Amino acid sequence: MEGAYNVDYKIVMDSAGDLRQMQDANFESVPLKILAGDREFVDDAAIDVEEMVDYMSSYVGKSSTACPSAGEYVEAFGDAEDVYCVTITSGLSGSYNAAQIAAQTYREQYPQRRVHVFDTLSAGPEMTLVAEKIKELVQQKLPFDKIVSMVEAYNLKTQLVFSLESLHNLAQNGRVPGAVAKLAGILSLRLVGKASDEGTLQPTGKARGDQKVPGELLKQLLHLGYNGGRVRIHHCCNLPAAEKLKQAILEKFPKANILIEKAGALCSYYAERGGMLVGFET
Ligand code: X90
Repeated sequence: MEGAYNVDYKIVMDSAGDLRQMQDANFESVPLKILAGDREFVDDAAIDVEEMVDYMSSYVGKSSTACPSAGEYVEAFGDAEDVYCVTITSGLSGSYNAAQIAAQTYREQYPQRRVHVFDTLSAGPEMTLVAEKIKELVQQKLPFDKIVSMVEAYNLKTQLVFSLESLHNLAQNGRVPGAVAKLAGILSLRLVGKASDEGTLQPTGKARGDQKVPGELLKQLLHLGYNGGRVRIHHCCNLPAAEKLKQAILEKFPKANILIEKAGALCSYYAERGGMLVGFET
């Protein structure tokens, strides 16, 4: 195959990155799973996210999630010479750890191949930005090590903010301090927050009522140094809020590259109906 880039590479990202496929790139998404009683939702291209969200809102039992196994990662690496693997934050998931074990196995099996695992310390749209950057640099035919260091540097300059209508699923899985969840619930506030430097959930503000959310998110973006770079907005059944945020950003930065996508199943399970995740360059 003739191409403008090295065809012996592969970008592998877990499904918390919300990408099913990537145009003109050798890409594979490795699904996480959502477990609720006897139902198992696999976060792949076949899943109906809205159906899952509906199911979860009427499901009363305990539910949980599971990250890919090391074996599933090795399988996804396939037979690529250069593997760029992108995972959800190690601060909230075992996905990075599993991918690291897979990378070790891969290198032992094929000593001449190269694998790097990026711990994005984030989720959803910030992961998407990282994957897009890898693709861009691979297409420039830069060497593996150079791409790795440039992408690590890039990831330090990207950020994630989010708004959550409910912290129920985060709290029941121990991914957020119980006190924070309780407070947001009692006051029926939309919690606005960001990914901390350690890759955990850090509340930064609140919005009383849906109408206030886009404004509060824009405030956070600017506060964190947004200045017209790329923005990726992923929403859980809330296109109107995503559009409103996009318009608000465009008013300040008319040339900004902003894309809106539906969140996948894993992010939708945790962000819950109405939630929004915003990844951006600073
Ligand atoms: O390994 C697993 O089972 C997956 C656990 C993932 C837990 C958190 C997912 C968060 C998804 C919700 C808000 C964003 C917070 C991100 C902070 C870094 C999105």
